[in-house]
Amino acid sequence: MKKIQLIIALCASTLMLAQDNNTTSYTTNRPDGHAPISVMGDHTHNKGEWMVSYRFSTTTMEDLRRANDDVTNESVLLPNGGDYMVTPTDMPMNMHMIGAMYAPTDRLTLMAMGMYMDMTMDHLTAMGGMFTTESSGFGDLSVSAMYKFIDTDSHKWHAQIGLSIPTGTIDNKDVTPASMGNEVILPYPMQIGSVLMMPLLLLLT
Ligand SMILES: [Cu+2]
Repeated sequence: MKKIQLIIALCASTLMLAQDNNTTSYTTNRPDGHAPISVMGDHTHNKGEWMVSYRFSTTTMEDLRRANDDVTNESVLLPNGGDYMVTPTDMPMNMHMIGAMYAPTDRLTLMAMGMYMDMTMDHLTAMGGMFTTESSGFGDLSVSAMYKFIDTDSHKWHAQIGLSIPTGTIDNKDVTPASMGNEVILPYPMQIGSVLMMPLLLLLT
């Protein structure tokens, strides 16, 4: 599937309770002191600083590929010599992310991030019908700590360690043509959370 992603970077409403007026070094108080909006854990904070962020991103997946070739949706269906009774045609997804950061010391920054997602998947059936399934809910919660090793005007090194906690919804249901009007558990791509507790480890320079 081809993935089209648009990240609307209006967000990042930044709440700084501590101010640093030194504009000659790269601090998070400068617009260019941040990595692109979708890069998480790119910066640390100074002691006592809080930051709250909201990020919205929308992604649409569409079209099919088999090996290196683009193929049509119809060609993968049984009546046309394909293998499937149903094929997805497109899948728009919206993601809202809320993040909070706090630095109890100059070297240590704590971060928590949660998200809410809604997505739909449009389908084409072997009989030529179309249907749509929808799901929405909260995703997994991530908590992490960043430790700053080096912070000079020209060099910054910090490491991030954390956990992704499987708090997201994994039982989203909807009606499909095969479910005879009942709501059934949707397949994996339409679920939002995971079942795994995942470690996060990152070293940034
Ligand atoms: Cu921050």
